[in-house]
Amino acid sequence: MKPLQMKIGPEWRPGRKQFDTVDPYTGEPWASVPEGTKDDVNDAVAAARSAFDRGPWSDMLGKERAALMRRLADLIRENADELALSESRDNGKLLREMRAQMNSIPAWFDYFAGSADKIDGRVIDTGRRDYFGLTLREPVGVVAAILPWNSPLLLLTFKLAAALAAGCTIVAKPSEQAPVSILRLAELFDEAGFPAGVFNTVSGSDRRIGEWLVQHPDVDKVSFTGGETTGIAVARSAAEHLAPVSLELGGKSANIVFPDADVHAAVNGLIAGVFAAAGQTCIAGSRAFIHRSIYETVVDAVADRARSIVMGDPKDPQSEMGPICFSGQVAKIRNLVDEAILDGATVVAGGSDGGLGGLFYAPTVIADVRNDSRICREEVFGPVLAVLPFETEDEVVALSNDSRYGLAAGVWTSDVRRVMRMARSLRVGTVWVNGYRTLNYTMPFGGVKASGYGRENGMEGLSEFLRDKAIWIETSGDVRDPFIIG
Ligand code: TXE
Repeated sequence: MKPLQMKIGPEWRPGRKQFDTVDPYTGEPWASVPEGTKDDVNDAVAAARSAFDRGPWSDMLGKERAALMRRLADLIRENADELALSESRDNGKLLREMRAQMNSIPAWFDYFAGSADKIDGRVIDTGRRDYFGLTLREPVGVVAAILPWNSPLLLLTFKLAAALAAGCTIVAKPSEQAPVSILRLAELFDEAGFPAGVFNTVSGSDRRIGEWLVQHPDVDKVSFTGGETTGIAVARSAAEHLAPVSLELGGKSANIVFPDADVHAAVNGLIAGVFAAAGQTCIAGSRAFIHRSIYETVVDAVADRARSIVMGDPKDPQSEMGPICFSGQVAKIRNLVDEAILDGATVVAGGSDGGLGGLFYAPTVIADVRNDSRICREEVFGPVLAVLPFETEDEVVALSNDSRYGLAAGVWTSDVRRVMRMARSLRVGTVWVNGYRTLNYTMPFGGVKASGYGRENGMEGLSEFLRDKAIWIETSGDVRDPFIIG
């Protein structure tokens, strides 16, 4: 294993120590990753600060930043297979899913490159005869990007493409579980010709790396994707130096099937919602609300499909689900399912390792649960679907919204009026109608309530990395009373 290095300013830096990341399928260490220190964090922030304040990056025109971003997009395209393999080996997700993600990432950079030279302020009616007013939209500064393990590069790209277009500099902190692709991305930044300090990486198995980074007074903005508890800690630390934060946290999303839905499509949507990526996604549709009139039919169809899901080597194109990323996560899934069973739930499918052992957990469908039980309230982050019947639209809106979380929801119906009512009533950041688990760079993404705040993607995502400066220009030349506010 060739030891990986961190990128800190112009320097490639090994860790004072290295740690191994483990392939969840083989159980074998496969990459040697630097164990960063507080000094590494300080140096990375200093490099990002210096690149932001001085020198080629801060002097660049939007179109020049865009040209670098497009070059980076091309390099990611060229290296997509290798990056996908790194992610699959780090987190155990299907190689074909990771490959599809890698192939989609360049379009993010191309899209935001297109916005880099269109960051216009406004000319504003100041409400004053003697003042002309305008705004400048300026980059927020040094961004700390803190990432989870489930889709490292895609989730980083949600932040990075917009931050670069805005003119920010970045220190990325990959997850200890899946750091390789993000460390490797730094090499592509070099190859693309980005100035030193624009993109820096600090890795480590010590979770204090993230803490030190967020606490650093020279970090101007924190963009975090991860779990709720960590998100709260991050927001607290950032508040100590008043750095704005965006948080993309977990979810407990409802996938709602009305009796007038195309049942075949809905079943497929329920499967895609919670078993794709073995449920290790923030948008997992982990609570299925199914109208009582079609409840048996839909639950049977979902359970049948769940039982037929092929688990195996993530690199095998026939596999539909790989292992869970690490043992702690398997334990969390197992505990939540076991507790639900003790609570009286019925396991309709799965509920075990499926006979594969290791870090596998079979696609699981659980019935006879209450919406206020832990399995319906906590994010499992695994392939576990809780199914609940409902009778009326008002009832299902109330049940769906009765959650700490508010990331996303799916609605399956052919009634256009109902579509509009549901889209308004659901307290979430994204509503998919007759579809599920679709994202793109143009559409704002983020949650409400315990799913976090701030938006990624689209022009809303770009705004997270900009702030407006108001410019007042006196036009009359008169001298005014200095003791009265103007
Ligand atoms: O995430 P954490 P973990 C959920 C999911 C999962 C749970 C825990 O339910 O079971 O979170 O997963 C860094 N200051 N999601 O432990 O802890 C950490 O090193 C700053 C949902 O993997 O949130 C890592 O890089 N940073 C989610 C990152 O934060 C800190 C995706 C995320 O770690 C820190 C992943 C600190 N004090 C898990 N402590 C989603 N939204 O999709 C840790 N970190």
